[in-house]
Amino acid sequence: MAKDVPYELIYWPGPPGRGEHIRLVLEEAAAEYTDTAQAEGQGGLDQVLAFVQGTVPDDGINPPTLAPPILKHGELVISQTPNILQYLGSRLGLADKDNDGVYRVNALALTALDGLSNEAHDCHHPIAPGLYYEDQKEESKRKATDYVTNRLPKFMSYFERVLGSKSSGDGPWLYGGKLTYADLVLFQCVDGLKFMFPKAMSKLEREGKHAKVFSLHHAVAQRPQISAYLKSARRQKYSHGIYRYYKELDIEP
Ligand SMILES: N[C@@H](CCC(=O)N[C@@H](CS)C(=O)NCC(=O)O)C(=O)O
Repeated sequence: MAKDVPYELIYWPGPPGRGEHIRLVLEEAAAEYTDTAQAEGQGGLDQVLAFVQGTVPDDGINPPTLAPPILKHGELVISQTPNILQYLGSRLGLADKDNDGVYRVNALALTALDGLSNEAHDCHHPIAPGLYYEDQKEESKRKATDYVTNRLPKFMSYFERVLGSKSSGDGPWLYGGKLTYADLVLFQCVDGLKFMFPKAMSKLEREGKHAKVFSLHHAVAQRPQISAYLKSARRQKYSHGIYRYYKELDIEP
């Protein structure tokens, strides 16, 4: 199904957030896209708010969306990060072509998002996403301590195991010897975690038990399209999104 129109990413201006997973796929594929995050002060935020607050007119086809990232492509409007990734991955050559492979790749992306993005986010918002971090600092410390001690190594070890399995194939990639969107998701998770928990991540890197995961991070960063993107102004700085730096949460396990 050819749609000769640019992709439209609707995401909050400011932090890279979950929108970054979508951007990395679009950038790797050199796809034409617009991004509300790049239109701060030019209506970008208003566009996001229109979707979130439900003031976008009902087009009779697409259900309303709850939260960004949201992707518009022609008449299609979809939300949920892994759902968007699967759509883009298939269209842009970053998913597996085989029917069963589609679900294998998606399972890898979902697992990375569960353990290395959603759980990381909960380290600074363990009680409620609507409360300020300052109102849940004590619980954050407990959550982050458990995260860097137990959950982070568990998920890193899982991906090390995937990368060492026969299904990963040749090269640094997670599945089938070929770059997929799951690799880009894992890259972004590792990158964000290095920013958020530098002590824990340096320790994991020094120990050498997750060398394949760190090599994948390096290999993605070296890809020509990604490398150019990371140096560009389009790559936003980590700030108040999923991956945040709080000195008191930078725990060495
Ligand atoms: N499961 C959704 C979560 C979406 C989400 O939580 N989006 C955040 C920004 S990264 C948001 O704006 N949430 C508003 C809310 O949950 O009320 C996904 O993976 O896309």
